[in-house]
Amino acid sequence: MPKAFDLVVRNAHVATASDTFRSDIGIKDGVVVHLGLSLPEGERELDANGRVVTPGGVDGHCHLDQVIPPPARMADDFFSGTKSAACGGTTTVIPFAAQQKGASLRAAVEEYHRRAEGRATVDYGFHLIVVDPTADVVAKELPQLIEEGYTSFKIYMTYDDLKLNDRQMLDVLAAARRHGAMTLVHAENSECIGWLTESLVNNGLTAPRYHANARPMLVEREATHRAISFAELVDVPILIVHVSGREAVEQIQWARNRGMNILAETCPQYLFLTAEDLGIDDSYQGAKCVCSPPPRDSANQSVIWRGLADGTFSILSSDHAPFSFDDEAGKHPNGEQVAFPYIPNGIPGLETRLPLLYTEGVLEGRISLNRFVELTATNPAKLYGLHPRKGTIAIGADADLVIWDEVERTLTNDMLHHAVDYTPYEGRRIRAWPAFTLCRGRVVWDGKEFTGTAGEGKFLRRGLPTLRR
Ligand code: DUC
Ligand code: ZN
Ligand code: ZN
Repeated sequence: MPKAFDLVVRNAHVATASDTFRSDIGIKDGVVVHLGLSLPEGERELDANGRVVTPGGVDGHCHLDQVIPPPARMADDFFSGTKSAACGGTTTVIPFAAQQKGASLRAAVEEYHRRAEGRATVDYGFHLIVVDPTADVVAKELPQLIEEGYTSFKIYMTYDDLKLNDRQMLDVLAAARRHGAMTLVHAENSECIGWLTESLVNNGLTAPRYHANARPMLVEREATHRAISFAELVDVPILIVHVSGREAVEQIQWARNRGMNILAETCPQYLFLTAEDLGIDDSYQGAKCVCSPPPRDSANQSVIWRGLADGTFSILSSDHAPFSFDDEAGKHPNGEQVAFPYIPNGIPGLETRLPLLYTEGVLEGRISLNRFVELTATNPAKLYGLHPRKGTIAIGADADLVIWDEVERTLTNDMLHHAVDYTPYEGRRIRAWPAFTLCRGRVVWDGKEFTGTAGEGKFLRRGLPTLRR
């Protein structure tokens, strides 16, 4: 007689965004089919041994194999990036299909499918990056692609090759409103950054640490306020991504106090790094932590922690943007130590996102275990049209699970599975790491080794966002 379950995860301390309970988890064909105690034996058994079991993480913001101007090239492709995700407990990723100026969104989508197909080890969707919102793109391509499951797009207010002007932003936001899609906004004022950068460079202040001086909180605050104003004009929800500190938080809270549906994301770098990690002298090591917006200071870290606890933030994503340090395609363009405006922006973090937040958030008592699940799995799944298939442990949901091991260790880059040659969190003590990660019922990480396979990750055609703030 075939057994009722392909796998039973036994004796789990299950945590969802709303509940915590003891249960066995019966899995059939990659789906959770039974929750209860004393389930009959499965074809395979995995004893969770009273450990915490959470839904697999959903990383709603990460960059994999994204086309960027040479000589820069991302270190992670869809294999190494998703392998790294799996080993850190993330079972769904939503990277970007980036439009090229003068080309269609469709061409971008086809290109990124080619990059992911046969390589991804966990399930994935794509946000669109809209850089050229022509009349055709806005009227025809966006609606068609939303219909096909690309229900979110990112727009930039800075970076010369990516940014939209105010009028273009309004056009994209209006399309999001018409079709129920979610717009992610990178909010930094481009002109202010350009003006500050020119003055710093003209004065010979070119070390990595001046990246933070070129992008003070004011430039994030102004752009956040402008994006919120546009959302109000168009009457559409938006998500402000990678919020770094107090001034942007104040704008978001101001908008919400006026009844607006403004959502906000933050990332581990704003909890665990400060501008000092970009260098306290002119050392080039600081290039490792060059990302935008830049990390702030400890007072701002506290503001971000508070925002995670009090509901200001709906999601915590990695913004994994992988560039190796000792690499001509990474932080040393063409093998050189370059002035800060030429350092590729971004830091790795797909694999460390969950263990860092579990350690410093849950185990240090800053957020509850349920809130951890909500921020890292349930809300991103809702926001990006994947819930309840993803982001929770429930009958009918994909069996994407993390069994946690609460043991103290020191984080080193050697432990990680990305293709980046450093982690900004080298040497940190962490007290949690996945003992097992399951993606649709398959063990993809067993606490020692990656056990997944390239190509087993499937493209997710996403529905419309179901999360309101
Ligand atoms: N900032 C972004 O907006 N994206 C990738 C990395 C970064 O630092
Ligand atoms: Zn961004
Ligand atoms: Zn990003």
